[in-house]
Order: sequence, then structure tokens, then C-alpha cells
Amino acid sequence: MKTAIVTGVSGQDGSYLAEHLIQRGYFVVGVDRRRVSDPRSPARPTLNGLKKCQALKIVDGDITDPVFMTRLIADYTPEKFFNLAAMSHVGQSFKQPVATFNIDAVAVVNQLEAIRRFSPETHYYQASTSELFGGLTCPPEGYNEESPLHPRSPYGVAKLAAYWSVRNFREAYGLFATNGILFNHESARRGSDFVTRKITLGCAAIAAGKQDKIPLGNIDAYRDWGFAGDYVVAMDAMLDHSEPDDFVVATGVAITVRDFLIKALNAAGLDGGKWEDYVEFDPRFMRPSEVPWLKGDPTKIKEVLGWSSTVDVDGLTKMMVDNDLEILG
Ligand code: F7E
Repeated sequence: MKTAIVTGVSGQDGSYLAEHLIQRGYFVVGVDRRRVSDPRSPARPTLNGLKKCQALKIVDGDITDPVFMTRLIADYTPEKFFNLAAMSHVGQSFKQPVATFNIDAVAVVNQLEAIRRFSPETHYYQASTSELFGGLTCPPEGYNEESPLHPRSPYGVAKLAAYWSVRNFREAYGLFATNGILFNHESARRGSDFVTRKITLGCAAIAAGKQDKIPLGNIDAYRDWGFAGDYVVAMDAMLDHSEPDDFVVATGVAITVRDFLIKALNAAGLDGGKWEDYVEFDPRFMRPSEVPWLKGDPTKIKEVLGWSSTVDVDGLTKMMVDNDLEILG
């Protein structure tokens, strides 16, 4: 049985990826931080679909500990290693820039070095991000693999260091190390502090009479939102490719946060035309430097790997709102 290590396994992407790999016959070693379980809410709800699955082993550990990570890599010498664990909230990264750098950059160098020394045949995937581009000068056709990089947050800066570390280990030591430059990808498993889920949960709560307004920051930002379940297929395909390379993963369509809100209100049976009635501006959700416009150009991944997204933003919004209406009654 082929083995894959997935860090961040209980997150949105990690859980979809574990399901995908197990379906493909892999034994998945999922890394998750140890946490005290709360009897009121089950631990790792994203992994409910894999309960008692023999092909998934959860290992408690912190990716910032190089001893833990080196031992894990040396013990399993996996076919594939997916680094999905991260401090992934852009706004929060301004408050914890050093922790963000340790988790999102330094830990990646440790992983690459452990792979170089103890498992050099492993195919390595780094969860890179559209935040590398910064969104100040988005070309009309969208950012591609050759676009200039200008991160605008401590998160983006750390991910940039990780991105170049991956390329450097590939060039210097010949590792099969890849960057998946993923644009925003969402689902019903998205954390409620990211804007799409905050909006879909908010719309469902308003429809159920449990909330009046959704507090939001900058609703003029454009994002290219795809479905996370699609994007994990792209990650895996990158590691099955004949050579290591970096790929943009996106839908090629960008809309504003405001337009996403309008779609979500309509999907919840409310009047999207009256969106102003359902929102209140809250400066706490503004960022010191904003990323105004992110749209990706997925031409390369389509041509080279034959991947394209299967869910558009309307389908995605409906999927998330339907889920949240069910949760909130
Ligand atoms: O913000 C604006 C916010 O936090 C989207 C991460 O997965 O994708 C994600 O980063 C936009 C921004 O995602 C609120 O200012 C307005 O312009 O959902 P978000 P993100 O920052 O784009 C990239 C690709 C990653 O790699 C990241 O890990 O929405 N916005 N009002 C708000 N955002 C939040 N979170 N909350 C608000 O109330």
C-alpha cells in the first residue's frame, strides 16, 4: 500500500484530500495538533466520513517541531507528502507575524531538509497561495505562474519564503518538490472566520430569524472562489506528474465579496437586492494592507494536467448555503 503524509489533515483541504487519497488506495498518515477534546463538540468533525477507516492514521504533532517531523518522515518514507498545515488566516497573521513565519515558512524548510536526508524519493507538495501575488495589479486574464510576486501580509511573506524554499530544494538537490499556487477555495467545511463561510452561515442565520446583520470589513475585494473538493484533486495530480513543477489552481472567474453576499442572500431565500439591510461595516475586519483583486489563470494546469474546476461560484454558494440552512434549521 502506498503511503501519503498529510499535514493539517483535519482542516478543510486535509479532510478532502485524505478522502481522495484513500479512495485511490493510499494509506494516509494525517498529522494534526494535539488538542483537548471538548465533550460538547466532537473532535475533528471534518473527518467524520473516515471514522474507523483503517487506511487513515492520525498522528498528533506540531509541524514546527523538526524532531517530530524528521522522525515521521524517516519512519514512513512516504510516496507523497502534502504540507497543508498552516496559519492560514491572512488577517490574523498581522497579529502573529513571527508565529506565522515559523509555521508557514520555517517548518517547510525543516520538512524539505528531512525529505532530502531521509526520504529523497518522496514527492512533496507545498500549499502555496494566490496571496503571493498581492492583488495590486491583477492582469485582465488573471495571474499565472510567471506573474510578479508582491505579498501584502505576514502570511503572504511567509508563504513566499516557503515557495522559494521549495524551488530551491528542487533546483539544488533535485527533489520532486512542487508548489500548488491555489486561489481561494471553499466548502461547507470552511472555517467560519473566512468570509464565504461567515456569509453563508450569516445568511442562513438571518433566514432562520436568529441574526439581523452580518458584520463585514472590505466587501470590494475581488476573489476567485472555487470548490475545495476540486482543488485537492489538482494537488494530487501535481505529484503524479512526470516532473516537479508549480501550478496555479483557480476557476478563472473573480467576483467581489459583495457579489458573493448577494448570491448567498438569494440562495437563502432572502432579497439579495436589499443586501445593505443585512450588512454592517465593522472596521475590525479591515486589514492593514488589503489584497484588492485576485483572479487566477488556470491555463497551464488545464493544458499540462488536464485539470479544471467543476463547480462555479453559483454552485459553490448554493452548496454552502444549503448546508448552513440545514445546520441552523
Ligand atoms: O478574505 C474580505 C477580506 O479571509 C477574503 C485563505 O485561505 O485565501 C484565503 O485568504 C476577502 C478579503 O480569505 C471580512 O479582507 C471582508 O479581502 O475569506 P478571507 P483570504 O484573505 O482571501 C487565500 C488564497 C489563502 O491562501 C488564505 O490562507 O474578504 N473580508 N470582510 C473579510 N474577510 C474575513 N475573513 N472576514 C470578514 O469579516
